[in-house]
Amino acid sequence: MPLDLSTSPLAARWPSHHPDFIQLYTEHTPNGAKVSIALEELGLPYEVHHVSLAAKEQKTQEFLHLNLNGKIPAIIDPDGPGGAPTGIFESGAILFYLAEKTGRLMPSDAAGRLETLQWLMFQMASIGPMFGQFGHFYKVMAGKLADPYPVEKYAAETRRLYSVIDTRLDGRDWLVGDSLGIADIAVAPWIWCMEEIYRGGDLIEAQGFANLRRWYDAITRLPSWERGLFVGK
Ligand SMILES: N[C@@H](CCC(=O)N[C@@H](CS)C(=O)NCC(=O)O)C(=O)O
Repeated sequence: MPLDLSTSPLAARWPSHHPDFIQLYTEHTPNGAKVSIALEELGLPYEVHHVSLAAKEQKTQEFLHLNLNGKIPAIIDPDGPGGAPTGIFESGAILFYLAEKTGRLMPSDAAGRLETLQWLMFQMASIGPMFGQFGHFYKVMAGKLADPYPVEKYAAETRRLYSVIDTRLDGRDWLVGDSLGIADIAVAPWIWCMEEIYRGGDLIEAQGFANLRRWYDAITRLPSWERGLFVGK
C-alpha cells in the first residue's frame, strides 16, 4: 500500500537516518530473519528498526499504520511499484516482492515462479504456524500443562513437515530451481528456530533427515545467513 515515511506516524517512533533505503521493521525471530537474510543476499541497502515484541510495540498505533495485523516483519520501500513509497507486511509477500523487484532469488520463467509461490505458500501456511504452535506448547508452556496432547500433536506435525522438506530435497540442492531462492530463505529460519530456540530437534529426531541436513548446512554457511539472522536482536 502507498505509505510515505515523511508523513507517517512511524517516523516519530522509529526515526529514519536513511529514508532512501528500504526500511525494515523487525525483531530477532524466524519471520523477521527471512527478510533480513533476503536483503543481505540481494545486497540491497536497508535500515533496521527494532520493534520490541516484549514491549508490544507491534500493537502500537504507529506500527498498525504499517501493518494492521500488528506483527513483524514489515518494510517500507521508498522506491516501490511505480516509484511510489510502499509499505508491505507478511514475510512471504515481502520475499516475493523483493524477488520480483530485483529479478533474483526466483526463476524467471512462469513455471519456476509458480513453483516458488507454491513452496512459499507451503512455508507460510504450514511450517510457520505449525512449528510456532509446537514452540508454544513445548517451550512457552513447558511444565504448565498436564495433558501431553498438544506437544504430541504438534511434534508429530512438525516431524511430518520435516519429512516433506526432506523428500522434496532428495536429489536436489534447493527447494526450487538450481540455486538458492526465496522458498529456501523462508523455510530455513524455521528450522533454526525449531532446533536452536525451541530446542525440539531431539524430540522429532531432526538429525535423521539427511537431505534436509545437507540443504540446511549449505544455507547456514552463506555469508547472508550470518549477517541476516541476528538483525533485529
Ligand atoms: N504470517 C506472518 C506472521 C508474522 C508473525 O507471526 N510475527 C511474529 C514474530 S515471528 C510476531 O510479530 N509476533 C507478535 C504478535 O503476534 O503479537 C508473517 O510471516 O509475516
